Amino acid sequence: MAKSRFEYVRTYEQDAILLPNTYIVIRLDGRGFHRFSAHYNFRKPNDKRALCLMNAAAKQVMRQIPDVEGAYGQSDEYSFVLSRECRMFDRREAKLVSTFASTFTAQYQFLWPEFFTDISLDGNMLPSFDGRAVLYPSLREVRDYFSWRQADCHINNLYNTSFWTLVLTGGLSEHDAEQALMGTNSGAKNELLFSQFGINYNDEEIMYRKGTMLIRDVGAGGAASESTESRDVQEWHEKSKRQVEREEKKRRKAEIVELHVDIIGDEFWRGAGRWIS
Ligand code: DGT
Ligand code: MG
Ligand code: MG
Ligand code: MG
Ligand code: MG
Repeated sequence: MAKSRFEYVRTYEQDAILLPNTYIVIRLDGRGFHRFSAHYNFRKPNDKRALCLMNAAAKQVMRQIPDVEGAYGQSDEYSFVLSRECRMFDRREAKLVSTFASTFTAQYQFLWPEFFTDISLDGNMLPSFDGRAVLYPSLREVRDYFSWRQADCHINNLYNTSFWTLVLTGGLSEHDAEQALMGTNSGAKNELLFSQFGINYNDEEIMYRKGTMLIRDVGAGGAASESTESRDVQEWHEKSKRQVEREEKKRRKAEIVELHVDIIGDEFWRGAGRWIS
């Protein structure tokens, strides 16, 4: 087909290609959810409907994108880890990030009525999510990444639980609650909740305290047949298309399991998390 004289503008396009043989973590975060959550009267400090909607949208993303090995979500964010072998879009960053953000956003809007049965979305206040991709060279950093997000979940949730208990149960103004919590460490917050309100923080709903981990239950043999250590760089480049496709098929068929557990310690990574490889 003849090319138009405008074709040359294409040469201005630049693709950032994500490094081969590295884990890709794509984190999505709700845009302006401080306002969004206020607009739809999300319950404080946690709205179960909103968190379950996030989980449902993330599961759909995992169903549609088999390269995702696992995902972790809390508050208005979700992180997806892609296998090191991922060749989706030839690892073009813009394609990957924009596809994750738009797929997740579409699912979030589509599934909204299932969770917010009596509140419809308002065209002037629709949810949207930004996205970024981060590369990690080994499973160690991937683990530490997830630990970082879970620690963030814990710190924020302990603060928010204390803050809203002081306001909603204790009758303090938001300003006074903020003052009361200023400079307190986590021990002091636990103590405040227990001594003033009889709340044992550890009895609070586990999804609120730990966030949600989604993994594929690929069963015996697993998608990852060899340990990370045994796979050298050469192998990464030579892994046959058939082998990659076989593993993808396995992931596609696997059940997605939702867990609310500690992912900082070793136990998760020896058990369910071992399939993230
Ligand atoms: P951004 O991400 O820079 O566009 O701005 P925001 O406003 O989304 O800020 P971010 O992501 O740091 O904080 C998430 C906000 O979402 C935060 O204000 C609390 C709110 N949020 C998330 N989950 C819940 C919930 O379950 N209940 C309530 N009431 N608010 C929530
Ligand atoms: Mg933010
Ligand atoms: Mg946000
Ligand atoms: Mg956020
Ligand atoms: Mg096109």
